[in-house]
Amino acid sequence: MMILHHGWRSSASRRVRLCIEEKGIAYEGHVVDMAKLEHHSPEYLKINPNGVIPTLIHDSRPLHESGTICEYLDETYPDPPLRPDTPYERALMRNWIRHIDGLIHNLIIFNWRHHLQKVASQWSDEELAEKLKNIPSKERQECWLRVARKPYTEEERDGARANLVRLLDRMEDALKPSGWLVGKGYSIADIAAVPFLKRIDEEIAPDEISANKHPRVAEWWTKIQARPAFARANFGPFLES
Ligand SMILES: N[C@@H](CCC(=O)N[C@@H](CS)C(=O)NCC(=O)O)C(=O)O
Repeated sequence: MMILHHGWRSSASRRVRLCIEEKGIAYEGHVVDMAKLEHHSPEYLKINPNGVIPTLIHDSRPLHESGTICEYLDETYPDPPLRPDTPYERALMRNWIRHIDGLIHNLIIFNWRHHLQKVASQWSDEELAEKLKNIPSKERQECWLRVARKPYTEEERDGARANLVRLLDRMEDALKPSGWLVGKGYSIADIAAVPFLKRIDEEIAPDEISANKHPRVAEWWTKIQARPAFARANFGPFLES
């Protein structure tokens, strides 16, 4: 039995759902409510010491990190393959995942102001201090402090938007040979980018995913959204209350 602890709006969870749905794996989903900080509870920290979602439980063993989980799933359920054939291309795929992972803060700046900020801004100073104690990383403590007390500014959002547009520039280049980020087909490198593209398209910089700004990215995005697994992964509108 496979269990996925995830969130519907979480980008990292969306990656894993995309991978699972490509492979048609049956799983039980456990939704973790980030607004209630369920991912910082002692029980959850036992399965994910970083206190983030998603976490996969397979054969009673937990696994965290969405990129790692996708690779694990691809090794365990090789059909259809989601990694390129050669060691070099697989290394390039991992570098893409790592690069996109490094951009997560830029997405947080946009994402957390919608749902989490509403909740976090209502906590008293005592409640906030108590909650911050349970967050394993200093970086994420800072993110929660920011949404609770000092929301990201327009200027910070502009900076984050520019960084995400640079991701599109880089993708535009990489897509030239085959229309996919690495190798000849859809891979976990593409999957890693999909949740970012969804948010860029939905709110952050929709004009950038267009034939005149980033034509190959626009084409890639159309192909991705036409995949049956994309519909099954159930991204839903992020901004819906
Ligand atoms: N590198 C991790 C990132 C996971 C991550 O940042 N998850 C977010 C949701 S997309 C989260 O749990 N945020 C809550 C928090 O930081 O408190 C992965 O890919 O699994």
